Amino acid sequence: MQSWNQLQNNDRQALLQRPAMRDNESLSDIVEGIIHGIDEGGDQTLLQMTEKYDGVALASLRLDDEEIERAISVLSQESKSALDLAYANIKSFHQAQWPQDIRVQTSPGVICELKHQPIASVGLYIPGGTAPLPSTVLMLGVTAQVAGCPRKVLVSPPNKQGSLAPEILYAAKRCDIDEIYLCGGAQAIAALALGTESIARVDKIFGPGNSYVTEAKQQVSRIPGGPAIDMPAGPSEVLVIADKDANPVFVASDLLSQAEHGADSQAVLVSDSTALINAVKEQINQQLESLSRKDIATRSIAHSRYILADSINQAIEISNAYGPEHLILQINNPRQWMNQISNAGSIFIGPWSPESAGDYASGTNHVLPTYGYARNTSSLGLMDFLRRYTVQELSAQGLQEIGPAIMQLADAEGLDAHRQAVKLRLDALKKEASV
Ligand code: HSO
Ligand code: ZN
Repeated sequence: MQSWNQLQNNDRQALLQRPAMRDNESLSDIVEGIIHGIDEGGDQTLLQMTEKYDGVALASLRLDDEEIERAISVLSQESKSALDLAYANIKSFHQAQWPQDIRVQTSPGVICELKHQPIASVGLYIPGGTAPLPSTVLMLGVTAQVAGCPRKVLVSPPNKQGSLAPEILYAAKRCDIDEIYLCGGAQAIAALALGTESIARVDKIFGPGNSYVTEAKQQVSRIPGGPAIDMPAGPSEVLVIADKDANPVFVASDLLSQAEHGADSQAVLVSDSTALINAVKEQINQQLESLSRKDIATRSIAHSRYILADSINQAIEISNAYGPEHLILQINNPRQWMNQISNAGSIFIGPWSPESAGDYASGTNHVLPTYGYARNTSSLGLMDFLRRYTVQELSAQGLQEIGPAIMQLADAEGLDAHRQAVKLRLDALKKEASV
């Protein structure tokens, strides 16, 4: 436990530092090589890499409908119902996010409009690894579906049987995902960005992944004319603010649900009560014992932070400085503190709102800014699957109204052709009026 008031400024900063991401130079070289490989070799290279990294030789990258139906048929009714409930809640929360189109007359005869349109083709990356994540399929897939994106492509590394978890396929089906390809890692991101013989390129790539995937997303987004990406993603993290009345059992369970994601996940507890911090630590040790992912969670908990603040006010300042992906408030009258909070990806209020609720089924999106990006990046939502564009229409009167100002501004910038485009029209109008 560290007492905030007893720390110097640089120690405070160090305490809130995320574990460094991997050695970036070698990572970026490796990923550059992979992207180049896919650019040159297309499907064949993609299949070779899948054999090398995922250990399965595929006949085809695309999962066909028959295989999808066969895999889904083994899924229990309980699993389907749980996915259905999550689907419905995520859908209703995201449907409510449709932005208003705008039509404004800014000057007499000058009409400006703001409109929204779904992005034409989106690529959804679903990580494989130690835990397949059907919940992430819903978070991305439902949102793309609600936005009305005409083409939705899912890529995910195949399991040893050359398929995907039935839960993933069921979720994909519910979201009307049109194409599913069995590939993962940086090579899958390269395929989505550049296109191969069997995968047509997409306009935007979404989804979490390991450091290779994240680096690949960043690199392809810099290709001229390349795809956009959702957000930079780092290891998952949670910060809990708890007071003396918080239930240490609940607090510990939330810290551990973050910790079990990966050894690099971060769990931070900030409290104004030493007794609460000690009780939570004890609970963590107890609950750890029975977790199936005890090893991963233990490694993550080893770099968890326990910070003693002198007040809830200070606890919130600490959270604002950290900018957590998830912020959990286990304090009295939590709503009363809400307008002091900034820089949190998603906020969970009160004892009955575990992070798991938002991870799976309450309806909010679990794709959230990590690594302190909550300062300037929003949690994933419907807007991320839409493009915003503008329309304008000026009547003759409208151009007469604002034309002189435009000409003046064009003069100031020394851009004669711009001035001319207005002048010629205004002259034409004058001539028309005089006949
Ligand atoms: N907590 C993760 C999301 C997740 N949790 C998926 C369970 N499954 C990142 O927000
Ligand atoms: Zn989670």
